[in-house]
Amino acid sequence: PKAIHLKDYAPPPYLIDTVDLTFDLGEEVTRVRSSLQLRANPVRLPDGAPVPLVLDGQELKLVSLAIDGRTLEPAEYAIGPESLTIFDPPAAFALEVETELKPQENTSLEGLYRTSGNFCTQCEAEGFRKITYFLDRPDVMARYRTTITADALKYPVLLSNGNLVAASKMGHDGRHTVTWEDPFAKPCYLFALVAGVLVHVEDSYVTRSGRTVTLRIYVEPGNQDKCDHAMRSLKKSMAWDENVYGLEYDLDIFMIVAVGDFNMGAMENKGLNVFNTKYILARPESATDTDFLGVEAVVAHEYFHNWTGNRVTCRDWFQLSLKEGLTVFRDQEFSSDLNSRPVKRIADVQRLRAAQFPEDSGPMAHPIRPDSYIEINNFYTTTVYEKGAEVVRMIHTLLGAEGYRKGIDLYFERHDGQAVTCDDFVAAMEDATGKDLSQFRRWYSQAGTPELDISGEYDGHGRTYRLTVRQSCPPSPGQPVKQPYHIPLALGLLDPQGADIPLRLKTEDVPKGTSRVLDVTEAEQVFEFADVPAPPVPSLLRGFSAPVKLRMSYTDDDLTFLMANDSDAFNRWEAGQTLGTRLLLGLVEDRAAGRPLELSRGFLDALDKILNDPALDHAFAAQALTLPSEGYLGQQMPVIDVDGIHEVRGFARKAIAAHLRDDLLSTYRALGGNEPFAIDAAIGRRSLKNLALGYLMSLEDAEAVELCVGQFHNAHAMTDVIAALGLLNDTHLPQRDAALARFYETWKNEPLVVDKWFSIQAMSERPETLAEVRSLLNHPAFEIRNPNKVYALIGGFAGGNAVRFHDSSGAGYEFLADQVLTLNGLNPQVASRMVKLFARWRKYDDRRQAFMRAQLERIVGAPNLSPDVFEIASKSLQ
Ligand code: DPP
Ligand code: ZN
Repeated sequence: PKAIHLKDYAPPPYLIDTVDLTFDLGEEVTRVRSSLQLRANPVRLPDGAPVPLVLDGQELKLVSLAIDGRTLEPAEYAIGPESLTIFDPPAAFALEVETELKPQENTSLEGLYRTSGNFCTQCEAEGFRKITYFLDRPDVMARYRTTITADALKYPVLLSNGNLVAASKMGHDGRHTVTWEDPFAKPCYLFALVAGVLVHVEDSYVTRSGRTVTLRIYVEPGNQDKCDHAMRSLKKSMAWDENVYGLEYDLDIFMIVAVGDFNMGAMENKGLNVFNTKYILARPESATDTDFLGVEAVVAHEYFHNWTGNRVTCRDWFQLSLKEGLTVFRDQEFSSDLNSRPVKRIADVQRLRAAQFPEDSGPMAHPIRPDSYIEINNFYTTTVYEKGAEVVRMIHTLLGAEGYRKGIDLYFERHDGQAVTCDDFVAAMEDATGKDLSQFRRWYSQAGTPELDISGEYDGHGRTYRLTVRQSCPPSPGQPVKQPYHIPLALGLLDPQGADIPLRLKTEDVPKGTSRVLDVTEAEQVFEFADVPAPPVPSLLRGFSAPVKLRMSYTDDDLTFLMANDSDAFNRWEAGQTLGTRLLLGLVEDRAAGRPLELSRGFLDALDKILNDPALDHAFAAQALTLPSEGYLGQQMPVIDVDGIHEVRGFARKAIAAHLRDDLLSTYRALGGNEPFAIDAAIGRRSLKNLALGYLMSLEDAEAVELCVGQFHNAHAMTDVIAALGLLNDTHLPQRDAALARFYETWKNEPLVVDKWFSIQAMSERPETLAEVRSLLNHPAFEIRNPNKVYALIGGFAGGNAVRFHDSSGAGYEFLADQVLTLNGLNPQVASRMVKLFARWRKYDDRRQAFMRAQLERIVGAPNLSPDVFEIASKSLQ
């Protein structure tokens, strides 16, 4: 497999103006007739001088080929494994291509495939070439007309992009036909087709300018009653985009189809989004609060793509973050506006740290705009998405809400209907505001997580406070040396009473607020504040104003002070995490040195205060009372001590539970009732209640077990049921197996709930977990062709159970490699996501390194390796 480079980009030699597709869907063979209107691209071929036309195509059988109605002779074209070349086309012409494919045999879930007896497509990034020969690249935008013919009983519902323009009744042959037309030019990755037995729920939305849009969510029969939340989320998204971005929906109908077999979360095809059922179906008794929030966020995300992605799309796949980073930022802000902003910010930063920071310091590190790739599907990463969103957020911070909005308005004014670059986006932001973002652009081209080293110095005589800020960024593959970044550093200074001090830099005449953003642009920079009455405690990187690692020599007392007093809620949480991390890493050292473990009294008291602060939001309190994760602790160690971290964190949880037992019990009892379900502050009550139950269960005393078992049996909301089951699952209590069995019996007909059942067991800390996971592979409900099942069981074990996956026997590694090799032949995208779980192998001790390396080498040496798996495995070994 060969790498493709951004520097080699050239515009397409030909353009396609219109696409007329006819699908004849069959059980054995599906026929696709494609009529394209092509012309030489004036940018590439100014004289119209014809060059060969090379169309992309994979796993297709060519049936016929004609130009302007004339069938081509065999000498006029050539078919390769991934292309169709027409040697000497005219400067403008109609091309007719007929191909055959077998969607029922397509297990990659890319292109046209079957799911539960229905037809469905997934074209991003390069799936359209598995449907027909085409210029499968996003800078070729065309208008589509799609006709679908199929058996009327098996496939009563036939959908494609745009508006329905024709529909026939069933003919003598039992088949029917519909035609859809999409008035907006689009790249082929936004094409979609769905056919099958589906039911829908319908609603409507009146746009700000008074147009009525029909909204439909299509699901398999029996699931109609699980769509309310998705529909409400869709309408909220439409209103939010009008209010915050001034953007309206542009077709008469917006459709969502939910399917059970889907590689990703969802796909923003124009007017016809296709979703993984996980992000549509939700009812309180079968979906958790996290699921509800996930549905809301993903429905919004895909809807928002209609402008950021579809109306303005990417010139090439290196620009993926242009649409994904921006759209993630938009969905994050949407969720923040609907729910609690600090709680959402904390959750997003936790996610960034748990997944993106490791990626950014490992063998797959890449800039949010990568320079090269072997398989683009491997670059739908947390770097492109979540770090990309942080980069847009920093632009928002640097320009302010108003400036940002001016920039966005200019971006759409300039580029509506175009395929553009990240640079075009930044240029619009600059041109609309006059802000120079030239240095800021390094965030797009440099990989790695920058580090900020900050120290403070108080001068009592001059009443000044000097902050010295140093930045650096570790090397990453292909980038040994980094240039300084432009970093927005939001901060405040707290006086000894905990109040914010007005902030005046020495170079300024008057203070500018009590929380402000400094522009850090140099490797080392000093900021001097005047009129500081007493030694302050700085609150740095408020709201996590940049995706960096911060080092500041706080004392433990400084951190408890910030935990109690910082006016920035994010930093109050952060101070607790920093302190917790420091203490737990100290305990890991103590354990390694054979010293007795003891948790600091000051930390316990600080947690006590949080638990008993009636003014605190429940969801925030739950986050603040949660210890840093095992994964995050591991990242702070040069060599990850898997067992040490697991044991020490367990010890700390017990120590906290023992110390706070009475308060945890009373918190649990106060919040513990079965209240009516709602997606509002009740989420926070449930999370604090279940946090309390978790601590109590770490003691495993009779009272805790009784509460937990009681909750499992009596709770109405899945959030509460699953919380109790998850706690029992880590024990060897007799109630554990009974609860798991009962849960399965209750929910065996709900695939999404069965996924939870698989993943809970895969994440059990019990030593026998790997053996159980192996036997679950043979459970009748497990299906390796279904991505959700793989993510739940295999991903749950290898990605969510560090202590068992990294068992020093190496058995977990062999298990994962076996699964990767099986998946490689079925679904390369899913296989590649699983092989990524080996990428951080160099962070472990020699013994584990040797085991993981051996498995990676085994994978790289396997026959018929997909480019997807090859790229990850081979880059991991480099
Ligand atoms: N469907 C994926 C997303 O929305 C890829 N575009 O992020
Ligand atoms: Zn997206």
